[in-house]
Amino acid sequence: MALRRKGLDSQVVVIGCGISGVAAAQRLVKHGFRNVRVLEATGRSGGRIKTGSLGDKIIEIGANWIHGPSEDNPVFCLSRQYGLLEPAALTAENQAMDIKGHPPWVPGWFSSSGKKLRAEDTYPAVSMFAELLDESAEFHSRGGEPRASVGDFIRAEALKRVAEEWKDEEASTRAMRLCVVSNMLKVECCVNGTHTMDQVGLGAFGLYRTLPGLDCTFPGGYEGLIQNLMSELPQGLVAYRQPVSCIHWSDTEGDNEPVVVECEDGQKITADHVVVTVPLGYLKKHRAKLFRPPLPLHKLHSIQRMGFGTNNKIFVEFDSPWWDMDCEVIYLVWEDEENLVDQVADIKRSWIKKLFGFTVLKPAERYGHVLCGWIAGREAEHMETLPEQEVAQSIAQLIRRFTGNPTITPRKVLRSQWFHDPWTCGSYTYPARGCSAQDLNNLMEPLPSKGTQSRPLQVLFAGEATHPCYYSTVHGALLSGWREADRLISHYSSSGPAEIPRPKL
Ligand code: 6YU
Repeated sequence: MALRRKGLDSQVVVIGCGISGVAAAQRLVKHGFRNVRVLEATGRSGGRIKTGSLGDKIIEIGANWIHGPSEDNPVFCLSRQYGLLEPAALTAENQAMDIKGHPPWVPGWFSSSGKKLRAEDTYPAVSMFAELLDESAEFHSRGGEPRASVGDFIRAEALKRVAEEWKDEEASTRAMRLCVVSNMLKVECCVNGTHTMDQVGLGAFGLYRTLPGLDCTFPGGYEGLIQNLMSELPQGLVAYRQPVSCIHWSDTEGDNEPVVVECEDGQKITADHVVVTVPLGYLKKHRAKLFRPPLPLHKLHSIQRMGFGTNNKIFVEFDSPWWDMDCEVIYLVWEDEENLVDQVADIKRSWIKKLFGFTVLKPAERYGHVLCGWIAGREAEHMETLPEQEVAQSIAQLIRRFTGNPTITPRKVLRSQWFHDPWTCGSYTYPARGCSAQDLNNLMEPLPSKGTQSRPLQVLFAGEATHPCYYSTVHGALLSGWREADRLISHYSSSGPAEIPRPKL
């Protein structure tokens, strides 16, 4: 592709050094752009890809899995290229498995009276819930939504089907299955990163696309992907601890002034193009002061309309396992939740009821006996404010109650705090009630908007929230960074001598 010299000399500032910012910078540098800088608020690269440790064990504080590790997933392809994955994840069988976002994990079921539930007893509720989720995703292509939210739809349909299909069951069996549906709703709150499924738009739910492949993890940590990508960038390209406070662009016709990026320390950096990759949570909170002039109204409204919620993890280590050796996920079913609830009435007192259960970190030879608890929504945000010791106590009480074993004591506990992270303000994006594909288009639209006569492509937008169907994921974020780099590359490609080779992927 031929690029005009000015293109390669143009000053590009990328704001944020998460995977989308790294991907944008890497693509531009590979194409020969000479003046690319990344400004990152924190002291590290990776953003919501954040590998930490619990004692001597590697844990993921942020992104966990490659969702859909197969040939169309660039995160999978790059990780394979860098040698970051285990052989099992690379097999053709693994790549071909179409799990539609729901890994077939071996479950262990526990109830709040300390009983173990049999998988065959919970199965009717689990399969009905899976059907309802699939149906929820269909309204997008069918058009029209009978209810405003996924939560409303699932609740209404579940009650109808329970009355018809389980009418001959004993009342206690029916009640227990309804409690299982409440648990499944809480699982979905974590998957979607929302407070309640009542906030997830029914018509837009099906915008999200899954890729084939059984989700896999990184034995050496997800941050290995960032380190490998960073090693392809020139030293010193990223300025760390450099939060940006305001982007001064222009919507005035004929104005050819550069964009000015103002940093919190008062530094002003001029640029021909700025690629903004800050999370939607940050944009929602700071949208008014981050842009001068303010963003166009349609963009502002879409930032407000789209959902961005919290999903947190609580890692818990034990001396010995209290779950079955083959168990991969533990579900905790509250026996007083027949009324299909996914939110807690008294958050301060009962926030722990929102934790749907735990995934088991495997293999045990690597992780020992570590579980990862999952909690979404305002309950998760409240959990972040508590001392870690208090969180540990609540977890111990919970497990003792559900197992009926009063001696179980966690050895170590560590939780994530994504809502109070000032540069993220939550976990990831979901399509809220009333959202449509147009909102995602508006989020990714560069400034100035189409049809405006001022200098084009002053400010571009990448980041997971800007991907039309892979929002909320690492591959969505990566692809959005490449997309905006390509936008600049093709902007300058109309004439000129330089022949720039396209990088692989
Ligand atoms: C995935 C997974 N995963 C768990 C948890 C979380 C997320 N995701 P970044 O935030 O990375 O970078 C922005 C940078 O900008 C950052 O460094 C800031 O410091 C900086 N910044 C901010 N303000 C600034 C300023 N003013 N100046 C300068 N710099 C500034 N994704 O693929 N697999 O298992 C999970 C999970 C707890 C928190 C995840 C997962 C989401 C990804 O982590 C996330 O999308 C990307 O890392 C974002 O990269 P980025 O570059 O855009 O931003 C309908 C329907 C269903 C849809 N949902 C399906 C489920 C999929 C989600 N699954 C998630 C599950 C887990 C467990």
